[in-house]
Amino acid sequence: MATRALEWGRAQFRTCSATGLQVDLAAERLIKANAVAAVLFLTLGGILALLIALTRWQVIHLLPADLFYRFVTAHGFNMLVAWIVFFEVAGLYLGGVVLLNARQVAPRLGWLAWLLMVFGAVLVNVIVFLGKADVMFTAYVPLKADPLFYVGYILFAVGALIAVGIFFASLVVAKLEGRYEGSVPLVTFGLATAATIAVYTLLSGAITFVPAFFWSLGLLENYDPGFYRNVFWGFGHPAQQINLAAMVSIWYALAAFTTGAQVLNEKVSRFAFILYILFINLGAAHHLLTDPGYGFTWKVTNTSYAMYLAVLASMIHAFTIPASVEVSLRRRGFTRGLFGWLRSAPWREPGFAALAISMLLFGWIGGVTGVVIGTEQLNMLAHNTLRVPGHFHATVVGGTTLAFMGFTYYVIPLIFRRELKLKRWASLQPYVFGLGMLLVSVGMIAAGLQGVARRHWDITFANAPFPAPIPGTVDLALAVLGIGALISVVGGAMYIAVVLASVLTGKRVEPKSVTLVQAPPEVAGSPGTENPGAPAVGAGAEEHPEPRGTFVIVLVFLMFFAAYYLANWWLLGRAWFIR
Ligand code: HEM
Ligand SMILES: [Cu+2]
Repeated sequence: MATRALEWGRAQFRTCSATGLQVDLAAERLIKANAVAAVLFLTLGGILALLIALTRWQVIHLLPADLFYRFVTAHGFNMLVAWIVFFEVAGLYLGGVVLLNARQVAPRLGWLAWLLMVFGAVLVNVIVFLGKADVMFTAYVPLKADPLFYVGYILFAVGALIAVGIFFASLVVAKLEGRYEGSVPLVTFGLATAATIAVYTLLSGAITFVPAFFWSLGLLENYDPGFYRNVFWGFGHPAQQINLAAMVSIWYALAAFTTGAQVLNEKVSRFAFILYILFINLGAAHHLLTDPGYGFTWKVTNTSYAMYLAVLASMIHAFTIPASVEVSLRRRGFTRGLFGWLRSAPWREPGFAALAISMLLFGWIGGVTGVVIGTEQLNMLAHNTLRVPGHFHATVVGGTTLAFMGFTYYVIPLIFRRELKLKRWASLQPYVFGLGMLLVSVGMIAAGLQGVARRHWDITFANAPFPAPIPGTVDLALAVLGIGALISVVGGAMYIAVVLASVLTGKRVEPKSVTLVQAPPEVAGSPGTENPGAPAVGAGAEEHPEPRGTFVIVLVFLMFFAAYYLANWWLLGRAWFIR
């Protein structure tokens, strides 16, 4: 007992006036530092996005070849590694410490982790911009980068691993010290699955990059490209599943914040998270579908069957979240027709708009195209075409990045304790960014469907020994990509403007409610609405509502999915003309 009192003496808490949570100030500072780093790397990645997209837009073709490859490399790293992982670390401290009323177990170690990550990320950038690592995001052997490039990666990964360790330690200590009752909240549970996947992801990263480091120093003579690709994707693919689990956790949080939604069935949602841990790493093989050296059976086994259990998990979340929103709104009286609840949803609340658009882009575009190109036979049509970045910009940008952006607007009042500035911009931002990303993804997919190569400066292959003709309609697809890029960059800039204006010039306030511009719709018949922004209550709240509207949306989704899937088999049948 005495020791516990001592330890508690060191941690300093404040009570959050909106949520009643006990917030450890050490955790709060670490969350801020990681979030700020995330946004700065996003800014850099966004500037590069504009430049490479204007090169991809064939009529503009902005950059020379060397800069194009350099900037694609830097864009991929700053976005998919730096922005996303810094944000996730902030999320881990939020979910593992703040949400549990717990204390940050090792603040100094947390700062060490942050420093390692910052130093590592800056080092990678310096080496890339010096032109010493034009190796693209995947850094496939035998493309060789300067040894310091791998050092940067390794330092970043060590930092991230330490942060994950602190997260687990916080969970355990919080339990031992009785800081929360029963099991952890669903959001924390989802983040814990993300952190579990992170452990083997980062270990796989070590197996990939440590030998690459020695190979680039000349100490290791041969580094087998096939081996590299296998272990690289043991890192690169689960890394996306960390993003997925973190994004879904944030979806649950946003649904709860903005509509008061309660999860329909906690057990089912938790089970779905566990499916991710068990099955999603198998999917890594979908990156190797055209590789020689693996048999057909190995490829098909790894990319189907058990793998689809992970897809099932995503479908469970994708049903549960809108269904719980629907049930919550029907209970509040929005019962008209199948979709009355959806019309009355808080569309001006940035967290709700971000949630809805993120789910739409992630599921309908990212998910559908991902399952298709992850199918062994269909992959032959799509491999290394722009369809691949078209798919993953819908998932990691339209889905994850947008969800993280929406969530940031709540971190600002709750953790930074600043009033959100430029609220109208915040309300509009998810729509602008989402529309832009929709066009970027669809433009890429449409160009890829017509055979345009990804990460290639000259898509016409002008000097290639074999002609590689692409149809003239490609220009239209690439223009859609380019226009989408301009719009999404505006959306990204709006986000950064809101964040910087709020953090730097926002009034210091104690938050009073969790929502920002529009309160969640009031419960029918509740006296005296305190939230003037709340939409009017519909007539006749349902006591035990059924998510009928969501059910219809899901059926339409499945038909869309089937149509796209079958269309691709049809295209496959037309791919080679045998005369
Ligand atoms: C304003 C938003 C964005 C635009 C317009 C954009 C545009 C592009 C373009 C044009 C490419 C090159 C495609 C090719 O020719 O192969 C690319 C690559 C890539 N982008 Fe983005 N992007 C954006 C945001 C993001 C974000 C937020 C992420 C991650 C979270 C991301 C991750 C990647 C990755 C991993 C690559 C592949 C790099 C490589 O092939 O080595 N992008 N992006
Ligand atoms: Cu993958």
